[in-house]
Amino acid sequence: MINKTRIAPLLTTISSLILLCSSAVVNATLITTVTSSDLTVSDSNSDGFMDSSLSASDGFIRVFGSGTLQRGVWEYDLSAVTAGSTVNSTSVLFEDRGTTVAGDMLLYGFAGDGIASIADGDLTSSLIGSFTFVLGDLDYNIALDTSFFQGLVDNNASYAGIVMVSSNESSFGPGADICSYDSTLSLCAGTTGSSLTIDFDVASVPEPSVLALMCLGLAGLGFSRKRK
Ligand SMILES: [Ca+2]
Ligand SMILES: [Ca+2]
Repeated sequence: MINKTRIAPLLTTISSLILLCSSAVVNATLITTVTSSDLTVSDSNSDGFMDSSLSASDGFIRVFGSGTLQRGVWEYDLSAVTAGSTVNSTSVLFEDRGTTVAGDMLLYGFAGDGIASIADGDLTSSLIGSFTFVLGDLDYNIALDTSFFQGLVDNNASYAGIVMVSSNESSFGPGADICSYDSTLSLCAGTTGSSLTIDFDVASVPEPSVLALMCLGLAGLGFSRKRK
């Protein structure tokens, strides 16, 4: 006769082992990466395409509505997020440290190449976030679209780019002077600048030798029970 009180815990143990053998171990990871490249771009002939810029990678971005200077472009290194990872949430932090015209702003994402360029300023097909500038020098921490970053990870993108655009580019609309990272400019010197934070799960397979031993043990256990 089979002793039911003894077999129940054994079945639970076997079920757990089967689950362990068939699933990968997940490690939760949080990374914060700082700006690797930045640029302020503008549309000098008002044809709707960015075609001129201020200095590249100087730690400073100027974003406003219609005027000589318009959009901010910057990129982050994504290499710490390994392929196959699951992105749980993403947010960007930046510092407004200058002239501010209050109002709504839009953030667009693109797959970067490590260098912020004039052409990047036209990459506004993927809206990944929005926020409102208020008067004053403030820090902003904005939640970004998780699925966009999941797409970058799935495509093994090395960099993530962001374009900040005023919600009203046809008149002197909202915007601000932003520190993208600590720079030699007096405006941004000593600031923490901007960073991208990604919360993600790394799917990693257990050590093959450990997995093999556990599954062999499980098979042995099933075999010995069958023979009794
Ligand atoms: Ca143009
Ligand atoms: Ca680029």
